[in-house]
Amino acid sequence: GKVGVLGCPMYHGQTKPGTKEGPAALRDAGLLEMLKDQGLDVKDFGDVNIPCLEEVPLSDLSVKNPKNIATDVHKVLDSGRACLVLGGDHSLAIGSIYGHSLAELDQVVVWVDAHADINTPLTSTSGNIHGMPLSFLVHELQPYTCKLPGFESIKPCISAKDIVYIGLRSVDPGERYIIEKFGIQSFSISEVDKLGIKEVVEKAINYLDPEGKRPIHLSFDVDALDPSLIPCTGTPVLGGLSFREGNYICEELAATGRLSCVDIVEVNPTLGNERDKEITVNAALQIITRCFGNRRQGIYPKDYIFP
Ligand code: DIR
Ligand code: MN
Ligand code: MN
Ligand code: MN
Repeated sequence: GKVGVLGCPMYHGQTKPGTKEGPAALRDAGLLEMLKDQGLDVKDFGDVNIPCLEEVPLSDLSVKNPKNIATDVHKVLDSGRACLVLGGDHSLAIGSIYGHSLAELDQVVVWVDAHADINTPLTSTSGNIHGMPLSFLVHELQPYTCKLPGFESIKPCISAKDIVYIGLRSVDPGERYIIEKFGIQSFSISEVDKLGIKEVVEKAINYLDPEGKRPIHLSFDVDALDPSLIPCTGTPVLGGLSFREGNYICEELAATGRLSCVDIVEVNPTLGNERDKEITVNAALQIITRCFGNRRQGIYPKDYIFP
């Protein structure tokens, strides 16, 4: 397999600037080497250029524009590689999913998160764009939302039926209304409790793509995992996915052979102490390796020579 790694130190989507340190923390802990060691052809595309919020007037929403991200994700995918986007906050998914749509037709989206991230600027009570990314992308929502200035280049590119949520446990009233109104398939943490992770993942894949033909975009917010596993994230919610459930989701999606873009978002290494940072980064790294074919049962590279 061929993977392109793209750092995306986006932090304008929420209030904690340390979120921009996520890509560096993952790279410094040896991410590229880990992926190479599992036999992948890995290329680092560097970081997306994210304008610095301090250098522009607060009123200029165009700095939050995800266009650079979309352009870079498109470029990585067009080079014939799967794209791994390291966040940064979840507002980067506006750009990565739109960029994915420029490179490949017919993508489906698996959104693993404690939060639904489908507030519109009108339903949001926080005003944080990391709680809104899906609202800019879903066709059916457009009559019910408004365009933000500076977001003109981003066009809705997915349908409500092409999204599945896994792990939800903090959903705002407006978001719950949207999920029901548009019939978005959601496996909240309660469904994980009820059905077990095996059935959830099976149902998710069969629902999105019964014929097994469509490219998959996995948008993995690390706060989907239990906060004991991911202490360094901006909006932790108790009672999350276990480490094994998180690994299982990624193993099974990788096994489809159609996982073409993965976002790993909301790692904020500046929260908590050194030990918290180590725990968070290690968990995130392992999740990433599972997305690209490293199975817990063990693997060997294609060119392995049995001595
Ligand atoms: C909340 C929290 N629903 C909001 N969202 C978060 O601000 O819209 N998303 N934390 O990751
Ligand atoms: Mn999120
Ligand atoms: Mn292209
Ligand atoms: Mn979240």
